[in-house]
Amino acid sequence: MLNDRIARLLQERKPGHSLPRDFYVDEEIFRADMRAVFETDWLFACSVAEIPRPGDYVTMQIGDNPVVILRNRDGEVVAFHNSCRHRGSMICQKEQGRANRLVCPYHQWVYELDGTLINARQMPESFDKSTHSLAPVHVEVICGMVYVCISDQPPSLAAFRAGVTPYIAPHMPDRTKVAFSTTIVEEANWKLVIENNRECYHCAGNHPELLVTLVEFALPDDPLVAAQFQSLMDRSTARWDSLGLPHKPADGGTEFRCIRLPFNENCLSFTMDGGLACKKLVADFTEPDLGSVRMFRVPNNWNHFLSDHIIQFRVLPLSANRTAVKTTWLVHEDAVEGVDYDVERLTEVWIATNDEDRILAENNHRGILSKAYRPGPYAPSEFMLRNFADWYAGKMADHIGGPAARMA
Ligand code: 3BY
Ligand code: FES
Ligand code: FE
Repeated sequence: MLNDRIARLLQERKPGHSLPRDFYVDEEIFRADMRAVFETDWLFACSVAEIPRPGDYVTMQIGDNPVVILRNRDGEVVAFHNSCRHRGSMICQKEQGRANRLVCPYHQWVYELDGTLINARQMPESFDKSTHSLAPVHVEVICGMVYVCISDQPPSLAAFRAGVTPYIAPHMPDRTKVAFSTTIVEEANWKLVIENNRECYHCAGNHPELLVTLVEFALPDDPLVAAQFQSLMDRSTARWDSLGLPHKPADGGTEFRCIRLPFNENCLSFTMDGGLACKKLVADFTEPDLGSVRMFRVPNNWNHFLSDHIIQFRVLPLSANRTAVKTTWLVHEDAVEGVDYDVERLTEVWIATNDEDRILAENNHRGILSKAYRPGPYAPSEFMLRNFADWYAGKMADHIGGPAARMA
C-alpha cells in the first residue's frame, strides 16, 4: 500500500536532514505529492499584470489538472478547470493568450468569460446549457499576486494576506506591467527546486552574477553575519523606518517568509553593476535604495520586490523528475522599454542564476538516485529547508491519515 510506504518513509525521516530518497525520485510518491500538496493548497498562478484586459488568460497545469486563469468582463480575476463540459477536451492550449470567448477546439462549444456555456452547436432543444458551465477554481488576489486552489475546501489564506501585505503593498505590484517572462524546465524533483531556493549556502560557489548585489545572509541576526553587513543593515533599516517600510522578518511559520534585506553596499537592484535596472521606479517611489522584500510561500512561489522592479517565480511539478519554473519581471506600468529599461540588463542576472540553479537541482536529483544516497544534515544557514521538510512531512502525514503518522 502506498500509504504504508509513505508512513514508513515518514518514520524513517530524520528531522534536520534531507528527505529519504523516494520522496525525491519516486513516481508513486510524486502522485501523492500532487494530491497531498498541489491539489489541496493555494498555488501561485500569475501576476494580475499578466492579464490586464478582459479576456487575457494564463494557463497552468496542477498535476493532472489543466487550469485557466482569466480576467472577466467585469475586470475580476477568475479561474476555471480548463476542461470542456462536452467531452472534456482542454480548451485553452497556450501558456497565455487573449480570447473574447473561450471556444473549445474540439466541437466549438463556446463559453463566456464567466464560464457559462453560451453556444453548443447541434445540441437538441432539450439540452440545458445552464448546467454545463466550466467548473470554477478558487481564486484569491493578494497584492496583485493571483493564487488559485483546486480543493473543494481551500485552507485559509488570511494569515498570509495579513502577514505580507504591509511589506508588498507599498511596491504596488498591481500597477506594473510585464517586461519579460520565461519558463524553463528543470530535470529535477520540485522539492529540490524549492530546497535550492531556500538557502544561500550554495551561492558563493555558484552565483557570480547574483552575488554582485545579493547579500548571502538571510537574517540580520545570523551568527555568521559579518560586522560590515550589520552596519549596512542598521543604516538601511533606519532609512526604511523613516519611510514607513517594514523590514523585520514576518512570522510566517512554515507557510511563508517575508523580510526586507539590503543589497550589497552601493547596490540598488539585480544588475551586473548594482545600478538600477529601470529608471522609473515602481509605485512612484523616489528612494531607490529599498533593498528587496524577499517573500516566499510554500509550495510553489518566491519573489523579490525592489524599488525598480519585481520578480516572481512560479514552480509547477511536471513529473517526479521534471519541474517547470516560470520567472516574470514586472516594471512600473508607465515604464518604457528602451527609455526607462533595457530587457537584457533587467533580466540577465536572474536568467544566469536560474540556469545555475537548474544545474544544481539536476545534479542534486541525479546524485539522490545513487544507491549510496543517505539523507544528510542541513547546515545552520539551511534552516528554511528544515522548515520546508517539516511542512512537507506534515502535509504527507495529513494526507495518509492524521496525526498518528506525523513525525514527532
Ligand atoms: O534570493 C533568492 O531568491 C534565494 C535566496 C538565497 C538563494 N536564492 C537565490
Ligand atoms: Fe469541447 Fe467537444 S470536447 S466541444
Ligand atoms: Fe541559487
